[in-house]
Amino acid sequence: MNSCIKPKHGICTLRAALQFTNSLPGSHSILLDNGQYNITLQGIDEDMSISGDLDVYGILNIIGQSEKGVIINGQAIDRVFHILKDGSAQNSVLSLKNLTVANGLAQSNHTDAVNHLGSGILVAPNQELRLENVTLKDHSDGSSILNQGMVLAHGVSFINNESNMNSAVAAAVTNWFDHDENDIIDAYMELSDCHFSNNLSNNASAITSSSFATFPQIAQPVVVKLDRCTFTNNIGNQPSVISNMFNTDMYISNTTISHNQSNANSGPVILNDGGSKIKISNSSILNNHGTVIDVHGGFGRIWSANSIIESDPNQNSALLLNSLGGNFFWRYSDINHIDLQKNDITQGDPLLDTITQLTIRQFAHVPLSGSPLLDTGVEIHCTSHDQINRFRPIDGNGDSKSKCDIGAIEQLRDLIFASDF
Ligand SMILES: [Ca+2]
Ligand SMILES: [Ca+2]
Ligand SMILES: [Ca+2]
Repeated sequence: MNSCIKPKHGICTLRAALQFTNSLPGSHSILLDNGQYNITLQGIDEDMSISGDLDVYGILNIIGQSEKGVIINGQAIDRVFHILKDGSAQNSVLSLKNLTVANGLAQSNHTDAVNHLGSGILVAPNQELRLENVTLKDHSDGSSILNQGMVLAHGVSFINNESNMNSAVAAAVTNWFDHDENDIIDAYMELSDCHFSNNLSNNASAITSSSFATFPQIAQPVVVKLDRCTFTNNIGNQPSVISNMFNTDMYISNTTISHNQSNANSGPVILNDGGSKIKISNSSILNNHGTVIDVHGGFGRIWSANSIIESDPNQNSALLLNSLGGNFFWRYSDINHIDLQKNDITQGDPLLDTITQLTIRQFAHVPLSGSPLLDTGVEIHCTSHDQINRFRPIDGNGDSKSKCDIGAIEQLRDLIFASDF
């Protein structure tokens, strides 16, 4: 075994280990003890891991000792990781586990669309990124992840990332289809147990997903799946949290979107446009500044089931939404264009607690006893688990019948908090 496989105390750098694994066929792992791993060599637009960003070819696992203890720091010299196509027939796969990627700044002398983007990690078309217990934080300009391939993340936090660019780029995650017909994997993303807080952008703070296609649409839509996620204390522009543009399909389930701000007067929380579709299931979207959902010009479609959706009474709520039933439309008189379905509630107060941390990544508004959310969801659209991964449905009102609740959290009569955070 080469000693570079386990870099420690300056004996061998992470860059040297990565150059070594890049040179070998097959799958390899690099194990990192707790500590700071800094990018120190200047050199932008370089793709052999010799300078600037760490360029990854082939199948590589980087496994840290702990998510908080292992920091791979771009030091604002360049982006941190770049996943590129190998010379072999196989696509490259970078798996990161139990570590933090911080403080990247993508830079480029090129004028093409992506070289100056993806400050934390840039995933080229057909290539793959897997994350498990990973934090991406303090990245500037150009998104902490820019994905043109595939991202599969289970346990991921996006904290304090910033983008001031005047393009359709989110501070945390940007998902872009690039229109090369030869690509097999193109801008596909699944995030579960994810957390977005304190991200700041001129565009969406958390996620922008786009195919950049105008009508007629591309053959297969761009897909983003979000399950068990928290979006809180983010500040964006138009929209404040999520932008879903041009034939992008998005699925949002068991998710809380609360206390986010728009720095534009009328910025919505979620913008859906250009033939895109969003399905919202068992989620809670409330306490945000700005309109709840804006279907810009009516070209997109949004469906919602078993979810709490609050309108901001201080903003124009141009909400065009297709109910699948079981929703609590809070301040309904301020919302336009909903065809109400079975079990939709439009009156009263949902009786929710203030936002509370329930697990490492998940924050939610827990229903108080007597809440009209308890056991009033529509069974056919009930998800199989809630935001903190407990099975649904649970009997919430003590009548010995287990029925689905409205919102991200399935309430027990006495919620037992997850203990290990
Ligand atoms: Ca590079
Ligand atoms: Ca490089
Ligand atoms: Ca229930």
